[in-house]
Amino acid sequence: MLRGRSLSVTSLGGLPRWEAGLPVENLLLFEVSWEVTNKVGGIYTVIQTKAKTTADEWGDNYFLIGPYFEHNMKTQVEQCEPVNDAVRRAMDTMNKHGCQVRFGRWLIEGSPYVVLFDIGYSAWNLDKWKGDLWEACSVGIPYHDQEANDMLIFGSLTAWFLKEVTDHADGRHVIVQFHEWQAGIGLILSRARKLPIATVFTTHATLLGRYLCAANIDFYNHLDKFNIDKEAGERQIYHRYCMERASVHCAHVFTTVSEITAIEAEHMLKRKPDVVTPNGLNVKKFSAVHEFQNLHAMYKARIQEFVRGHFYGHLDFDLEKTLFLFIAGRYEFSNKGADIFLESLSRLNFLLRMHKSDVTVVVFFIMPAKTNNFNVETLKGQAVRKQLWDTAHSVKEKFGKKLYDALLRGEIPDMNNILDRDDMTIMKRAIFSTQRQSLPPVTTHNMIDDSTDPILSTIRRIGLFNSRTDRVKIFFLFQLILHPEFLSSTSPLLPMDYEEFVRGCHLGVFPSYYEPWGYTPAECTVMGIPSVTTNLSGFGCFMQEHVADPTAYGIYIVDRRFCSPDDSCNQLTQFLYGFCKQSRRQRIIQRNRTERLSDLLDWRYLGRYYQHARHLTLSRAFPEKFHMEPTSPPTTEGFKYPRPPSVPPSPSGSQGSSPQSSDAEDDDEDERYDEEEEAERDRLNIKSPFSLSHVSRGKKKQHGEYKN
Ligand code: G6P
Ligand code: 1S3
Repeated sequence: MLRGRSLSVTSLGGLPRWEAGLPVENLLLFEVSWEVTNKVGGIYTVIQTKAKTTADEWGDNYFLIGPYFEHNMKTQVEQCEPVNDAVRRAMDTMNKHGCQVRFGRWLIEGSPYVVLFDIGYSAWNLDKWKGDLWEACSVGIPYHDQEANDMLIFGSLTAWFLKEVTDHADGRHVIVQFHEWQAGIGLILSRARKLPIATVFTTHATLLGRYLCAANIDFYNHLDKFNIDKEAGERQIYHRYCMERASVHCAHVFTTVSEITAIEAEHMLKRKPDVVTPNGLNVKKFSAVHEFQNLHAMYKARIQEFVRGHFYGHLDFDLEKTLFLFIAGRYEFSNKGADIFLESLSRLNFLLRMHKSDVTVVVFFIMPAKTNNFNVETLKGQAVRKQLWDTAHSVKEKFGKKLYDALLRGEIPDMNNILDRDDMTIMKRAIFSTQRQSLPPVTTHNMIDDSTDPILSTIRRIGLFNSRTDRVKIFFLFQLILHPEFLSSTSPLLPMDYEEFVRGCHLGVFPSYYEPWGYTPAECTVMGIPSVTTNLSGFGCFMQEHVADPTAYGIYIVDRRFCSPDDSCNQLTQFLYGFCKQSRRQRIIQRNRTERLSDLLDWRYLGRYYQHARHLTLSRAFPEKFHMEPTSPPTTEGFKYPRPPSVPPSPSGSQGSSPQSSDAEDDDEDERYDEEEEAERDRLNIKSPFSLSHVSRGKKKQHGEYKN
């Protein structure tokens, strides 16, 4: 418990609560990351979604530090002058000495201040700064590793800036949180120069962990067996690994995003994290409970349209009985589990065919890869669909007009003659245009490494080519590797942004082997879309810990830790097959339950782990001013969301309830089932301590006020 003057903590239903806040008016908080205003991967999501809660708490004393890129600045940042005197003076000094430091408000929720360094503009200092780093910690960076060289410039500018800020901080204490090895040099240099700052280093993955897992090594069962220096050297990342390890050991407080990565860090970086800070999201609740279900129906209809075009001429499956599955993320074939997903799809295809299921599964792979644009066949599909739509419309117009005229005359028209020969010709020509010589393509883009691409190679091996008999249809929405947005509302192919697309799907499948946290299933959860995750992902472990029957809530956790890859594949196949056997009503109920877990993932709740890390670092860096009583960090141990009361043990294993019921019946019963379940919850008085009802939603708190 931190007690620096006004600080104290109490526990609320197993959750810690800060009764009174840090005196933030006497503090400055900086967070440093390469992904500030610059989307590369998941860290961007952490910072961007957390900004609101942190800005609400810290107000004008909160700053993010990142790299300057012209495009990002133009599209995301509103330039302005710093009000804070220390920041303004630091910027002035640096700009006077040949740097280019920009300042503004990042146009995201919370609109935090950002300080952005132009790396290219300061590149002339590289050799000198290499010398400084060597002096500080004897780490050298090879000239050919451009990314590491950029990080050196970024880190040197950060340390310089922090020096200037602390020189003018006017008695205020400064906390700086550095994210990932890319930001680490700023931390190493600041500590070597003994700057009066309290530091936190957060790792979102370890370099060695990522590399070793990608090499298909049984990583988690051999954590204590690796000769890590040797492994780093053999993979030619020794200098990066040194930067990462030095950052970890220089920090007053070391944090990571999940328990599983905490164990990994202990072995790969030789320090146990002080605090685990699970990743949250900026959860928005709709005022109408069923709104997210309506959105699902709306966006599903858009995906159906796209599928109609893609499968023109082969549309011999019922779109109302078609399920949309997807995987998305960084293109790391085995780390993200694309390998076992494809294998399971092949097995699922076999099961669905063997059981003569009328369900079709359409699977999207949304991963960035090197392409040179959409392929012709994919574009043609959408053009053909549009043409059929236009034809149907023009014939409908004529038909409608003739029918109207006939009714005005008091006649029922002769339906056999209401369409003339021309109408028939137009329609026949439209149908002829849907003939195609080839199967619908499995990829939407022309791949540059087509013959060696791991996903395409696997498809060729398992033979899932979208043939008529396949019950599982695949296609890949590859993106240009330099294009960070996975989907975009301006795409000529599927004009939807990522969130809309997720809402329209039925199941996200993320069977990752290496996943320190895993935002993709978390995002699904807050949108009420079930997902598959694993017991090797931070998110999966977190859910396992806090939800009694995750499957019932639409969180399927594949065991990738304690069983063979083949057994994991079988388990995943069973999950997918069970999901396919659900009735519409069961899917709707499951989505309702999934969405209920969103409180658990809200920064308004998870943000307190970051608060704890900040308090801890203050107490370590400035022990004479801030004291923390020895007590355990915030914990949610002991609480689990109970099994939903009104359902059979597991939806996937409970198909007997109404597999034959029609979808029309299902729709009628949706709300009744929902109400029944709610009533049962109330009767049993199941209350979640994660509920945020005690948090003032939407109400901006006063700075310095921590009371919930
Ligand atoms: C939502 C809508 C329902 C619709 C259902 C389809 O719940 O509110 O009107 O019937 O989605 O669910 P499905 O799982 O078949 O896409
Ligand atoms: C990392 O990004 P990744 O996809 O390379 O950081 C993310 C944010 O903490 C995390 O969710 C993810 O698991 C890590 O792998």
